[in-house]
Amino acid sequence: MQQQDTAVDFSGYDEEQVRLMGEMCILVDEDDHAIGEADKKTCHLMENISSGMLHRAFSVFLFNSRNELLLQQRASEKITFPDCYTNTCCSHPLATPSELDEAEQIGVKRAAQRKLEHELGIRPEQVPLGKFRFLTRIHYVSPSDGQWGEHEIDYILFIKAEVDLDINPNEVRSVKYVSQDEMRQIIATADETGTKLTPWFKLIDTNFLYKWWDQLDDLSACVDPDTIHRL
Ligand code: DMA
Ligand code: MN
Repeated sequence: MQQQDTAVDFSGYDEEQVRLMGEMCILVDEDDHAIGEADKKTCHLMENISSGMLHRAFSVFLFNSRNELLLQQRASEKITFPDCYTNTCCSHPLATPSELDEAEQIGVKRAAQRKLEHELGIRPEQVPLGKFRFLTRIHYVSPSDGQWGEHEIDYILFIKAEVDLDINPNEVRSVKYVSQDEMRQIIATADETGTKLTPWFKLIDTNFLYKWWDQLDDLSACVDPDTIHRL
């Protein structure tokens, strides 16, 4: 695989988001075997994605006791997919021993707990590792703009928990709990209301979300750990 160390002109981007581009992500092959590491900048440049570079990610869907989903609108400062509405929290497990640990997807769950606190101010004790349900993996590719994009194997994590929020405005512009009906309405009217949605959230919404959501109180039939869905 070609790994480019491209000089990127970060002028005009948010300083904190540029700093986070130095985080080390986990490179994987198409079967999700960890094969190396690369910084977040390298992983998200379309020129590397075009030559096949793929990394590991997670998407958390957090529901309250009324089975409403917590949506977030990404901050304008985000370098990829700014201002888009999406699921509760997404990011990448880092190339550290604790987040590389694949036993019971514990590394990905640790990363999820870390980012729920970083983005939304949710204290780790409100989202204990044992409460996350890993459902399945999704492999997708999606450009953000000409220069940046995503190419990931995305671990889907569901969690039902009552949480206190203290949102980080550098990450999150707004949040909102929605019922299934409200979610369907947001999606159906997105074009006319000018609501931008992230591509991975649209894919999950179209292919899986409602059948999983219907079974929130017993997800066992939704758990499919061995499949990597190619969307
Ligand atoms: C990346 O999310 C992960 C997925 C599933 C797209 P992100 O761009 O929100 O990551 P981060 O919060 O680390 O910038
Ligand atoms: Mn990514």
